[in-house]
Formats: sequence, C-alpha cells, structure tokens
Amino acid sequence: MGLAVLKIGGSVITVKSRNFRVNRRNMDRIARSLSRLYRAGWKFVIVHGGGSFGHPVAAAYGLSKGGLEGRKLIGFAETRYWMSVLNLKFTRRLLDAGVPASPLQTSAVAYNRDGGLCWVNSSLVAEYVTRGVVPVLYGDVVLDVQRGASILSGDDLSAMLAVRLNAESLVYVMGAGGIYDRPPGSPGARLMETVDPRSKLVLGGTRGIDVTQGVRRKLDAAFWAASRGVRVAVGGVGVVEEMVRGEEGEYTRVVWR
Ligand code: IP8
Repeated sequence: MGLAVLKIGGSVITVKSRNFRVNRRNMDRIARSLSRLYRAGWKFVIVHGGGSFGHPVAAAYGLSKGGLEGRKLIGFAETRYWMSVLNLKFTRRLLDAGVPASPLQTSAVAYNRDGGLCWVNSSLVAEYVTRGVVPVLYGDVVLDVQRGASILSGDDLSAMLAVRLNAESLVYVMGAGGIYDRPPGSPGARLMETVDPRSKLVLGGTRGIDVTQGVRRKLDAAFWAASRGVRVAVGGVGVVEEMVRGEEGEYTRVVWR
C-alpha cells in the first residue's frame, strides 16, 4: 500500500459563512474514511486549508499580498494562532477515529519567496510517515525571504509534498465535489470525469481554463503533480476512499497530456 497526500479544503471542514466555526460532520466523515484506509495499510500526509479560520483573518490584516510591517505583524500572529486552533480541532477528530494524527506547523517547516513556496523540510515530513505517524499540516502564513511574510496555500504545499515524497495519490477534497465544465450549480453544469491542461472549462463566457482563483490555483498545482507521475483526483467528502485507491467514483481525475 502506498502513500497518499490529501488536501482537505477549508470550505469542507469549516463553515465558510461563520468565522471560526468548524464543520464537525465533515471532519468526522473524513476521519472515518482515513481510519479505514489507514487500517488497510495506507500511509498519509494531510494538509488542510484555512476556511473561515485563516482567510478572514489574513484578509482583515491585508496579508493576501504578504508583508510584515505595521499592523501586519499582529495579523501574522493572529492568522498563525487561528490556523493552529483549526489544526488542533481537526487533529482531535482524526485521533478520535483512531488515526495517529500529529499536528505539524507549516510555518515551522517551510518558507516562501515572493509569495510562492521556496523551501519545505520534506525529509522531516517523510520521517514521520515512515514511522507510521500521520502529519497534519495546513495552508499557513509563513516567512517570506522577500516580502517578510506571505500566504502559503495548502494546494501548493500538498502538491510539492506529493512529488517530493513520491506519493502514489494526491487527493483534493473540496466542497463542490470535483471540477465542473462551468460554475457548479449553474444550468447544465457537468462534473468532468477527467480534466487536463487543454480541457475547455467555461466561466463567465470565456473559453479555456478560466476558473476562480482558488480552483485555478488548485488545478495548476494538480497538473504539476500529475506531470510528475502522481495520480491526482479532485472530489467531495463522500468519495475520499475511492479517490485514494484510484477506484471508479463521482469525482474528477486530473491528468497530464
Ligand atoms: O486555504 C490558506 O490556505 P488554503 C491559509 O489552502 C491561510 O489556500 C492562512 C489563509
């Protein structure tokens, strides 16, 4: 059995419309799926997003473009605090399901350059995995060698770890349940079975891959990992096990061709 890196979207494990409110039901569903997979022999690295813990705080202090001057210093510390709170709450649910999950503070093992991931201590993460521990990292505000500090997205971090650790599977769990050919919920929107860099995804009348910043970033990271031989899937909470195993299911496979 191989290694799977899972990026659990912040919109899945938190209530987006209520700051600092977790979605406990989704946390528990994911925890039960991971527990079954772990008992079947899978190893994991988990990375979760910021949801209504990280994003509103980072936005309130103007951290989206980075910086560490003036009130951004408090914003850095507040964002770090709230991400740690979310990380502990999710880790608790995983532990209660029998998964040996252990928080790993992203900003202590990674830093950025000009807003993008520059370095991550992937060999340390690998050591935890080898010993059977399930490290739980997250999108975080991290030090940045040019900007002082900036946001490191969990989407980028998970793709990098999947490639560096030679993962068999990289799974993005998101609220929408996969990638749609047009905005999910709009008339005629169809879940894509597979998506590749040339797929025609329509948003607001434009052609080509033109999705929201969040999904675009996820896809860029996903294509990059797929181009390096990782099996990549994007889907909802109900198909986590199928995605990790690479079985049939209602989700989107991300391929490189
Ligand atoms: O939700 C962002 O991580 P993401 C984390 O994976 C913060 O993009 C601090 C907003």
